[in-house]
Amino acid sequence: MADDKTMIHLSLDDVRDLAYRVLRRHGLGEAHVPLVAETIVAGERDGCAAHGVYRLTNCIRTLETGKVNPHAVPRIVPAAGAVVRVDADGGFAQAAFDQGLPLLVEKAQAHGIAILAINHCVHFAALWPEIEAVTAHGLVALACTPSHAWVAPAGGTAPLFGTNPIAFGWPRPDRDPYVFDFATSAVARGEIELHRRAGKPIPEGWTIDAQGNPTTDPEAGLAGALLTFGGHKGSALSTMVELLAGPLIGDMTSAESLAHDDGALASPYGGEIVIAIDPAGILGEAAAAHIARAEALFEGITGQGARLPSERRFAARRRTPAEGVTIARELYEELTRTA
Ligand code: NDP
Ligand code: PYC
Repeated sequence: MADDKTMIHLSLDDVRDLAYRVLRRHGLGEAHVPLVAETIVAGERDGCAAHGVYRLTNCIRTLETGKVNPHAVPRIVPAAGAVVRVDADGGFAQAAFDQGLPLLVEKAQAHGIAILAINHCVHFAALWPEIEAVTAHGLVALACTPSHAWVAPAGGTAPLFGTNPIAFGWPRPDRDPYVFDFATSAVARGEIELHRRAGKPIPEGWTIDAQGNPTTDPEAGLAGALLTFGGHKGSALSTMVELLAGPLIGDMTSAESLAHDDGALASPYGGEIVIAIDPAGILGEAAAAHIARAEALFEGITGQGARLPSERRFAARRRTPAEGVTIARELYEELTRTA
């Protein structure tokens, strides 16, 4: 893979080195650096450019504006039954998730289902790393988090919802898990930002401008509002994300997160909910046989030429350790100047 004027080729170790240097240079505490950096590396490794190296620009902005606690010490808050609560102490979500995961798994195995509620965190990342951390324990996983109010409800024109991702994972014996992870907006805002940086128009149906008119100009779309995917259906799912990972766990909606941001243009602040389900808690010894039956469903999808979500990502994961990745030269130079 050759460099050209607009793109530069990097190994995953180059990406890792860049992420560590940038995060340290901007004051992120040592307890957080590896966790945040590995999220960035994983994004590039899996071919998710909107949540790879590009996200370092958001991390920098969030650190510089004081909208994240760089030395946060997440702590588990006492909670009864199948609930795990972690106060992220205003830090990036990765350390809080790490802190809560073992107890989430333990409680899911004890009760059949458990909920991890993370509060007071900055979440800038994709959700699939967290989903895969849960499915690795043989558990079914569901996660969501609000973001900033950037998305208009279907039928409206004013930003209210976040891009509000929903991610789901299903463990598969001896295979990559079944995972989907997508924004409830037509697309993640990061994709639009990448189009803006590259000077490329965006497809129709992603955004409206500040006057409520459809636009393919990323700048105008970012200044206006993103649209939900699937019209009223994405709108309702986005509302669900606001409720589950906002008021239900005592944390912010996307509108509240944007108000908290107060023009800083930092990453979203608030809560995340992760639900883990143990099939054995429902089915006992019969669980393995029923989990195996799910394979027929997946074969029914792939057997007709369709692909499973995450297949592209897992294929990239197998390729990039040897092949490396390419990122925009301008982005690379911007980041190395600050590292
Ligand atoms: P997409 O619209 O690309 O949807 C992504 C999901 O759909 C992936 O699971 C992807 O699998 C799958 N997929 C895509 N095309 C197909 C296809 N043809 N057949 C089957 N499955 C397909 O991504 P979004 O822009 O909606 O979201 C991207 C990321 O942004 C997510 O990881 C999300 O968590 C993140 N995000 C995070 C936010 C936050 O606040 N932390 C806010 C909003 C988004 P594959 O990867 O293999 O292509
Ligand atoms: O791309 O919409 C997005 C996003 C928001 C927070 C993290 N990613």
